Amino acid sequence: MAITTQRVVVLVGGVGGAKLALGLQGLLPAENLTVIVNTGDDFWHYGLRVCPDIDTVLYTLSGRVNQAWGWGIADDTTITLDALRAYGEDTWFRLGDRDIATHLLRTDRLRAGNTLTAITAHLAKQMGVAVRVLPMSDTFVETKVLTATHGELSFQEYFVRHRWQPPVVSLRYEGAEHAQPSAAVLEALAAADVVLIAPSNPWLSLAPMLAIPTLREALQACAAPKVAITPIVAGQAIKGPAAKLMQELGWTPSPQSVAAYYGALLNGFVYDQRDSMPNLDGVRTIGFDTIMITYKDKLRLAADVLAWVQSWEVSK
Ligand code: FO1
Repeated sequence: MAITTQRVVVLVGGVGGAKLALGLQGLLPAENLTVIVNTGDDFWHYGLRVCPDIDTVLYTLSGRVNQAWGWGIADDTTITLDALRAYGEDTWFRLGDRDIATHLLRTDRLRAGNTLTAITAHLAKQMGVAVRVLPMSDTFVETKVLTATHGELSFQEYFVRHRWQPPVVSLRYEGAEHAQPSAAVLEALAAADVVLIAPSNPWLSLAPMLAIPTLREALQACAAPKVAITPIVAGQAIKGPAAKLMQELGWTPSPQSVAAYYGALLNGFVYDQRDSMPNLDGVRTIGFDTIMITYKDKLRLAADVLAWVQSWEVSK
C-alpha cells in the first residue's frame, strides 16, 4: 500500500498539531485525512464562542495563519480590540477583526442550534479546507487550571492572560465526564488505518480528549496502529508550557515521560533524533527529526511517520 492510501486520523491541539496536520494534508488525498481537534481551550469572550485550536487548524490548513504567532490570521487588523481598549477594557486576549468574524458566525450558528461539528465543516468549506476537521466533541468541555498562586483559572486566563507563569497544581476537564464524541469522530476512528497523536501538549491538548470516557474507549478499541510524536526535545518543549508543566506535575520533561503518560494507548512512539530512548514494552520506537519549521519539514515528518508505520505491515 502506498502511504497515500492510508486513512489517517490525527489528534491535535493548537500550533504544533496544526503543523503536522499541514504536512499530512500535503501528502494525502483529502478524503484520507481526518483531524480531530481539542476543544478544551474553548471559552466565551464578550459573548462569543472562541475555539482557538479549531481556528488555528483551519487557518493553518487554509494558508491564512499568522506564521509568526502560529495562531490568528495573517495581516489581521485590531480596530475592534482598539475600540474596546478605548472603552477602558483590558484587552488581554488579542482578537483580530477578521478572526472576530469567525467567532461571530460560530456563535450565531450555535445559538441557532447547529452543532460545533457542522459549523466547523461549514467554516472549513468556506476557507477551502477539504480535509475533515472535527471538534473532539459537540459538548462543551473546558480545561480548568488550579494554580499555586492564582487559584483556579480558565485555560485562556492561565495561558494568555498570565502567560502560563503561575505554577500548576492540577488540571481538570470540566464537562468531559458527561461529554460524548460526535458520530463523525467515532466513525473516523473506526475506519482509520493509522491514528497519530500530534506533538501537542499531552496534559493540555490531548488529556481533554482522553477525559471523555467514550472517546478514550473508542481509541482503546481502535485496531489501527496508534503512534504519538514527542512534543519534548532535549528536555525542552518545542513551544509553550509542556516542559514547565510536566515538572510542576511531577514528571521529568522527557520523551520517556510522554510515552509513559499515553501508556497502553500506544503501539508506536516517535522521539526526536537528538534524544535517545530506552526500549518500551510493547511499543515500537524510532527517532526522527521532529522539529517542523519549514513546510518541507512538515511534509518530511508526516512522510517519515507514515512510512515507518507502513513498514510494520511489511515486517509482520
Ligand atoms: N495566544 C496568545 O498567546 N495571546 C493571545 O492574545 C491569543 C489570542 C487568540 C485569539 C484567537 C485564537 O484563536 C487564538 C489566540 N491565541 C492567543 C492562541 C491560543 O489561545 C493558544 O495558543 C491556544 O489555546 C493553545 O493551544
